[in-house]
Amino acid sequence: MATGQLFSRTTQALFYNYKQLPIQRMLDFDFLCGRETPSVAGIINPGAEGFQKLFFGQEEIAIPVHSTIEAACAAHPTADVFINFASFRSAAASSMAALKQPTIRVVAIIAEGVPESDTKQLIAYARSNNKVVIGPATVGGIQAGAFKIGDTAGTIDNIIACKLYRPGSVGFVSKSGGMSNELYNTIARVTDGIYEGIAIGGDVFPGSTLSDHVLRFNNIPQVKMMVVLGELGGRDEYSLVEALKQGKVTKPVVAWVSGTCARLFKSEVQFGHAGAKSGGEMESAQAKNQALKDAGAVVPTSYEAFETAIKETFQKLVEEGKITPVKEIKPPQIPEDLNTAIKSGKVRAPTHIISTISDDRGEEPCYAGVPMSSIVEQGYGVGDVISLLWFKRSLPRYCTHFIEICIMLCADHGPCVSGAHNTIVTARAGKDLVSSLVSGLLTIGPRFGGAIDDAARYFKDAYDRGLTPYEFVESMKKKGIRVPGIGHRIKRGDNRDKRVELLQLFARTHFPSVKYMEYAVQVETYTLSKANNLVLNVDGAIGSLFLDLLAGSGMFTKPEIDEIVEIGYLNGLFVLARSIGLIGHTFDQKRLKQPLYRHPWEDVLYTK
Ligand code: Q5B
Repeated sequence: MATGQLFSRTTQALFYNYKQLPIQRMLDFDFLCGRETPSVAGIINPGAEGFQKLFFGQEEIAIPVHSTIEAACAAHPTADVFINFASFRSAAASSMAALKQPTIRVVAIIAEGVPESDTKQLIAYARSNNKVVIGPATVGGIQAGAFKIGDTAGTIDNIIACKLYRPGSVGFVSKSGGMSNELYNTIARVTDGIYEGIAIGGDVFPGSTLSDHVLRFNNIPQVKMMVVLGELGGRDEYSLVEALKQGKVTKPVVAWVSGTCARLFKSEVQFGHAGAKSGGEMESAQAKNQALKDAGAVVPTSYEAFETAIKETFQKLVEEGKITPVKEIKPPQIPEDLNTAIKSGKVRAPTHIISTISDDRGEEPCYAGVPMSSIVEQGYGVGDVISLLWFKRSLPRYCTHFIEICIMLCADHGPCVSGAHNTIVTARAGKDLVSSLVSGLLTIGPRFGGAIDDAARYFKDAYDRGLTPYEFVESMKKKGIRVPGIGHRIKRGDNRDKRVELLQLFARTHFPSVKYMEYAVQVETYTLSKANNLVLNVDGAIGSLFLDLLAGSGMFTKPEIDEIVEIGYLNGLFVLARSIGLIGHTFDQKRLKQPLYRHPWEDVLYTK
């Protein structure tokens, strides 16, 4: 690998698999470093295309999403780093596809558990094509003040504490990603900070090795000393030993191989990483520390002494005039995410929606405070659920039973009524269930099914004002308004609507008072004296009876009744009920495979 810089302040990456948090952390790091362009040029989300909104400082930006690696590389030819957040199952294939793209130079593989045979192929391909693989099983790496891979260095607070927003003089390479965070902190405390830090990953076969990066750091003029954190298992550290012995590393190296405690165990020990197991003597931490020391690295006597060794090496370089510690700068403040700020109690934000009927935030959803389990266990019916969600209270059983009867009786009235006709025509035009249903529902209005609210309004007003049926009907006639709830296309005085009779029978048996219904019946007696079709229809029956329910149940105050009538809840009963029938008509037409409907010419009067 050798040569020098992997990243710069203009490096851009393609991010494979949409992971909001690590991408946002990269962009926050960019902002902290004062980068002008976001370090993520594009996202590859197999099968999806479009944009993802993310923050770049205070601004929202839209990052393009591509469905394939090839498309992303073609769209962003200057993005030369591929950050692979694929699972261990697909990481190898996607990494190989990325390596094969001429525009990609560095591939970082985050997944742990990539098959070793696959990793070996990636390494072989990368080496022969002069490309760099970081990982698998890595958190990534960082060039301070310039570019960061994914979650490297953790939170913004940690990045600021470790001064990673500006370059220092230390090149750092570690096997462990977790320990690299620890060392970023240590190095920031005792030196002028990190120039570049890489976690090569804990697998047996890392895509690039400790020595690969040390040799590379050796070629970067800004890097004045190197810190290496190895671990027991494998022989990677020996290639660094060789490089040191051969004089290929000319800058001071402070190194420690962790895992010296493995000797305390009687049998072979496997630590957190796949590669971190005590094998033969050569692979022990002690042997590798000794070999590094013999080759000229500064190796402390324990991990605790690592910090002092780094500090002394750095101070020596300062005294020798080889390092002029960088000047401190104050990084900009990253705007805090609203959710985080709210959680910590720092800010408050007004809500945009107010809701009082249901709540799904707890262990189980509640309707008007009644948990789902009670609804099921206590045998609630649809009428009870409607009373909770529409009226925000549990109504007596006779009321909820009445609601259920209304729904059952209004569920359908054959295929010839306006709503069903529209639904049938729509279904036969090949439209889906929702379109067919909605096309039927849209016919519900003042003439068809949607006269319940107006019936309630007018009957209530007339009754409460003490108008006789004659005065009421004639005053409506004067105003040119048809009495809502009166009249039907097929029902007549001698062919009454059975639904109306059933509702009246139920109410007379169960309601404490039916004064509004009796008033409607008197109105009907008068209108029938004018014309045989002016019967009390199903809308008028429900409208008047609901007034009796509201007034007689004792569950509503007068202002509440006025509000219900004024807002107009009752057409909802017809809409809800008739949806059942309209859905049935849709299925019926589809089941019967009915063709496109065309109205016959003979049934149209063509005239000028
Ligand atoms: N006349 C329902 O009319 C209908 C009058 C009236 C005074 C009235 C009509 C009306 C009020 C709205 C209403 C709900 C349009 C109906 C429903 C659900 C359904 C449907 C289904 C189901 C029917 C003839 C003469 C004219 C009119 C006069 C009519 N209604 N006068 N007050 N209310 N009602 N809608 O038969 O002198 O000749 O000019 O608007 O309550 O939708 O099964 O189909 O379950 O699906 O077309 O039951 O009554 O009568 O318009 O030819 O009028 O009677 O002024 O007098 P028709 P028209 P004139 S339930």
